[in-house]
Amino acid sequence: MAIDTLELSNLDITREDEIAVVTLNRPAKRNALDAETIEQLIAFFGAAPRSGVGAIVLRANGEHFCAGLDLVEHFNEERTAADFMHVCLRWHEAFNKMEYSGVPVIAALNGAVVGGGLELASSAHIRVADASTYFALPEGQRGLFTGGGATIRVAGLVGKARMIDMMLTGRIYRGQEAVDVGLCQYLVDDSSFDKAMELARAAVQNPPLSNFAICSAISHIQNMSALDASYAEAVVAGIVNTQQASRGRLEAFANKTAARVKPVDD
Ligand code: 1HE
Repeated sequence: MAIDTLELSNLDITREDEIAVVTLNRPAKRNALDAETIEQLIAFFGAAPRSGVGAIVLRANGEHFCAGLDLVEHFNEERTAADFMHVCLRWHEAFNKMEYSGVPVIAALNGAVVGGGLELASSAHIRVADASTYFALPEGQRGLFTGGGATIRVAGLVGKARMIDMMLTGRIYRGQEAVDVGLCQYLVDDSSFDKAMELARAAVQNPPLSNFAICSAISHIQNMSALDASYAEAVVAGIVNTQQASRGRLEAFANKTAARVKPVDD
């Protein structure tokens, strides 16, 4: 499936070797997520795992990564409860495709990562923030509630107490504090995109089947009982750890020609 030929007006797709770069491209609206953008995310993330892509970097045009739900569209549509339930189900379709796809998704963040924008970012496997990045869940202040998976993914990252505080008080996290509470794994002074690309280039060195397991099995297994989880882990490891692609790497270790696992300055 060719992702380069998808016609996606609100997303810009480029390729650098095995890495696809997806750029949210509605900067005039601070990349707010309208219904059309969600459909385009579903189209892209639905096709990407079968397109030969080894990793995906998700970034945004403009000064803000994503302002969350398109509040103006939501206001104008005067949606019923059933309408909005279906909106949320489409968000879940998009974000589940990201998290469970088996293809590493690395989010390069800047500016506002708020509301549904944080739900989008939290569906990536790695988040990189820059000095301008800030995180918030302003749903409470807007008279809304999260509907794009924050109760699962943001609570999973920061814990329910911090999520409840963010929603009740509008608390904003940024900088080192955002790293410390788990909202992002990297904080850079310069370009979050450059760092995300560096991480993507490292990830694509792994065999695709290993990355598939890392970027789908861990998420699935988190949803299971300990008994089922340990069984599923054994099944996945049975497949991945006997793959042909690991033979040369194991042989290099046995021959003492493979790199050892040590900090670089040692
Ligand atoms: C928008 C949106 C939006 C901007 N929906 N149009 N999210 C929020 O509560 C965050 C709302 N946005 C903001 O607080 C600010 O826009 C920002 C901090 C992100 C950026 O501020 P700034 O000063 O750069 O931009 P601006 O002047 O506020 O907005 C520029 C334009 O973007 C303007 O449109 P214009 O046509 O008048 O130029 C804004 O209307 C538009 N814009 N944000 C629609 N969110 C599944 S449930 C999820 C629930 C949620 O996500 S709730 C959180 C919603």
